[in-house]
Amino acid sequence: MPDTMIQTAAPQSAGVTHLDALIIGAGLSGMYQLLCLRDRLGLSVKALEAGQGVGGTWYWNRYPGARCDSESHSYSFYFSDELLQEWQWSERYPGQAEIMRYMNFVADKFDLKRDIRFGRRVNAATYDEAANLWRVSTENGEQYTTKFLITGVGCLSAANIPAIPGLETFKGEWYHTGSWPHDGVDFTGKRVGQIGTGSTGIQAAPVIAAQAAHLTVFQRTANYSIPARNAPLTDAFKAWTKTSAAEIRTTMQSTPNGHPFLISPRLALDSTPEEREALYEAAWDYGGLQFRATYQDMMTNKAANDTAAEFLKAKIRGIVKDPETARLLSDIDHPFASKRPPVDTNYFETYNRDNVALVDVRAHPIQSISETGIVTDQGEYPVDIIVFATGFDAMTGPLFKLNITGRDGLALTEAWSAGPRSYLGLQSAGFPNLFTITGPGSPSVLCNMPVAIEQHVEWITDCIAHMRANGIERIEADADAAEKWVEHTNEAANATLLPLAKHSWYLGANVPGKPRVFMPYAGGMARYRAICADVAAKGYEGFVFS
Ligand code: N01
Repeated sequence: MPDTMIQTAAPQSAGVTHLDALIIGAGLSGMYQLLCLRDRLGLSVKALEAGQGVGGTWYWNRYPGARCDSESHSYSFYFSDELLQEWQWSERYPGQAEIMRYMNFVADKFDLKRDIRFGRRVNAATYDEAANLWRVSTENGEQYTTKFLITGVGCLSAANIPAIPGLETFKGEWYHTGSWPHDGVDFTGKRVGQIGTGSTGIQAAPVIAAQAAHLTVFQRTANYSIPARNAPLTDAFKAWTKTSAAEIRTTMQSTPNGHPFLISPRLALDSTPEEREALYEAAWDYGGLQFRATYQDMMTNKAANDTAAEFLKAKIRGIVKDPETARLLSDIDHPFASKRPPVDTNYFETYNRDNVALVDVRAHPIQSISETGIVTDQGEYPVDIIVFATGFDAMTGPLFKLNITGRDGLALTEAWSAGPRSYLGLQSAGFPNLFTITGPGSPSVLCNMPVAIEQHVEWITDCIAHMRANGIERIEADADAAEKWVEHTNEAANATLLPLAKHSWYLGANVPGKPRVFMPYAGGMARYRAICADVAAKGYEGFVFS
């Protein structure tokens, strides 16, 4: 038996494993939650993970060019000073393989794998009110009962594969970037069609183009992108991350987006055009998500945002040599960063290669897939391999796939049929003792994820500790508190330019039929952290204990 399959003994009855807490997922969320509940609270706890290893999103997203857009020193757990001192990243942004090494390093250091059951995909979770237990089953027929059920399934783990007629007839190979083959895909000598130009497609295209005979990119919505300027870390920077860990943690916890840099207090329209140009040029040269921090009002004032948008569109036109391709790539219909802003390595430059073509599927939608290619009203584009960089059924998708049923037979899909209705993104009325790490209604994807995850895991751990200390058996979000939080989440989004991106997965707009509701909390991580702390300090205001 591989060590990943080792299980500790837990009381069994009629083939059912009984636990204090069950965690779904072994990415950053699941691993840290396991550590907190097992080692800090001493609960009997297991994590169930569909993959054969830890890593969550990074376990599945092995597409060419997969790399995090958070800088490596911030894409780390900060709960353990020892871990911070022991682990050393090698590049400014960590690549998928290095993140997997990090995840395994963490799992091994804290001896987590013995309590993770790999290759277990949860297919149902049902609340038994009489017993005050969750009954959870897996696809391979295992049964669990648990008092606390905690999802750590990520926000972007349910692949969105568009229902394009004819895909089943395609004679070549096709892949979704979010479930990439572990041994890679050889593009040598192949004609590749890539659908999608989000963060993933923008990272993948340059790497695929460098190997394939030909790459055709099918673009529906043109996108901004900032150069990552990835590079090996210098010894001086590595040393600084060690000596300044506490300071970096403080910065990340005090900013709206959880990144290790502050947003400038400057207002874009207070600068002269020359000053703005110089600042944007410096931010472009520096690279990465920090571009968004150039001005305080970039995400709240459309005129301010326009100045950044125009700068970035001009950059695209300056890089891409073919005028029609440059026009299509810079014909962007939404404010900068109202969709998650990609960072890239040579994305726009890739269109200057002889073996790369861009197809505008906004003007000429994909009609079908034939045996040999992708078809629009302009004809067939013959390809040997199709890469779906088409994103995810975000935030609610991974939770719905668990088939969660709460009190009185209420399915989560039904409770959230008009959009997610979660209190603080942590709990939903009708689903006692169920916590959703980085659930909809929390900052999650608008924040550097490890920062959001640590805050949620620690809050949940403290809450469960409080319940145990006070003999409380059940916690459930109050329906009114949840409604108010949904309203507040909408207000927070509407105070920004984020809802102006009509095709954004933040709004669920990329999945046909999905309710258009702005799902993450846009009020900022620091503010959200304070709200959650205040709720706990007031005796878990808005939650009902019994
Ligand atoms: O997915 P996306 P992603 N026909 O939804 C297009 C994180 N991430 O995997 O915009 C044609 O952003 C779709 O077009 P449109 C990050 O949070 C992080 O790229 O809907 N096209 C869009 O162009 C990110 O935001 C990192 O019109 C179709 C693309 O496919 C999130 O994951 C790296 C289509 C999907 O873009 C998701 O990014 C990668 C159709 N039927 C991802 N359906 C880093 O950390 C969809 N599209 C760097």
